Amino acid sequence: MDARDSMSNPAPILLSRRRLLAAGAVTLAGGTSAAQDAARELGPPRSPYGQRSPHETSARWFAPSPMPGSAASRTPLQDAVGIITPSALHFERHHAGVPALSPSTHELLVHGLVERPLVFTVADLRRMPSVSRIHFIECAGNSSREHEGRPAEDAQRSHGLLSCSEWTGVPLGALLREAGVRREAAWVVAEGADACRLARSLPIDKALDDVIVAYGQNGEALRPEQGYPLRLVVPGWEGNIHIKWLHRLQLSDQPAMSKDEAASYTDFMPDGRAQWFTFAMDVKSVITRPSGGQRLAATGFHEISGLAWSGRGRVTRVEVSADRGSTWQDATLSEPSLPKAFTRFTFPWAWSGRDTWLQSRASDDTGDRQPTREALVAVRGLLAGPDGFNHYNGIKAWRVRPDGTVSHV
Ligand SMILES: Nc1nc2c(c(=O)[nH]1)N[C@H]1C(S)=C(S)[C@@H](COP(=O)(O)O)O[C@H]1N2
Ligand SMILES: [Mo]
Repeated sequence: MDARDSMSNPAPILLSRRRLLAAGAVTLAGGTSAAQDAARELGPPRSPYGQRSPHETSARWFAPSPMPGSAASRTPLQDAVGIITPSALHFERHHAGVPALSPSTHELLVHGLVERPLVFTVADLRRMPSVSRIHFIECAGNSSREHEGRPAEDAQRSHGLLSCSEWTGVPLGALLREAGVRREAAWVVAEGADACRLARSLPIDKALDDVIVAYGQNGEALRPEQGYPLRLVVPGWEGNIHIKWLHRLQLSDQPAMSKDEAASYTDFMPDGRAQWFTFAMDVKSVITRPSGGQRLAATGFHEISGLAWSGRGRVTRVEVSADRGSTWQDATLSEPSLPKAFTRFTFPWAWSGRDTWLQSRASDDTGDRQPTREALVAVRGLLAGPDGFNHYNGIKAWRVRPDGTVSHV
């Protein structure tokens, strides 16, 4: 082989002698395998709304819920490729079930400290200048079991209250300016049309910055579970404030102190006091492949792949360790790497067959770096609020055993 050959034909990564022989046999026999015969029969020519292949079974996971209407389901992050979560697999968190709302009767009221109270229909909003942006949504309580020291067995159960979609809608600032923001207005109280009328207050600066009143998700209308026909998307902030089934925005000089901001979704500190209004989700990452519940079929090359995100800005760096944290190396960040969105990272790894740990740690453009669990507990303590611990962003480790099985540490 001369130098030119080796340049145009880099060393094969996975090709084994067995694969090579099998491929040769098919060619010689004229391609008569059963799989190839099946592909020669005429299939259905078209369908009005596409379904995935019956061979694909990746699904949201949920435990039975004792409370009617209040439940969560988790995204199968271990199966994800790229940075967009299919709408059908977006995690769900409902406090009072999914209301059945019609876009022809649903309305959004803007009132309180405004010059002109206004009512928008969904059709009104669709006439206005629109934006489409890719953003993650993460429940504040995501991976709280890691904080407790009882890590879940796979990425879905440990980190699956987390998804990333392209959202389309009208900037909230544009709606507020239509109504005319009065000088005393400091907060916007957003309320959903579900049975519990879930409400959260957001500071006016954020409301006028990058918040979207969304009607679109991944190229079509929002799914009912995601707030059809209207939801708030509050880039980078905890999931709870992304009010679904949005029907009311009230401008006020003070926050509403609703249940979900005065009691739930607060951060308990070691002295027993709770912090209110801790909105942003901190920089975080998780290796999704290989991850808990998966199995490495062979030693040799495996691409390590995972997701990193920060509610404060852009992910600038992800480091990976494949030796129980002794050494860390930079992963490659896939394009696009957008602010307050998933960033996919990859790292080429050759597994020797040894028992080891795989870990990732992300940094963002504010200079924050994902802490170890020990460092986080040293600051935040082990006390959890009535609904668990919020805003946990510690480094996640997966253990690879000599038989190839991957589990939590
Ligand atoms: N109206 C309303 N909005 C809501 C909720 C809700 O129960 N009702 N749940 C909140 C919580 S706690 C989270 S984490 C996110 C989840 O959004 P998703 O179900 O689209 O993933 O929606 C938030 N918005
Ligand atoms: Mo949540």
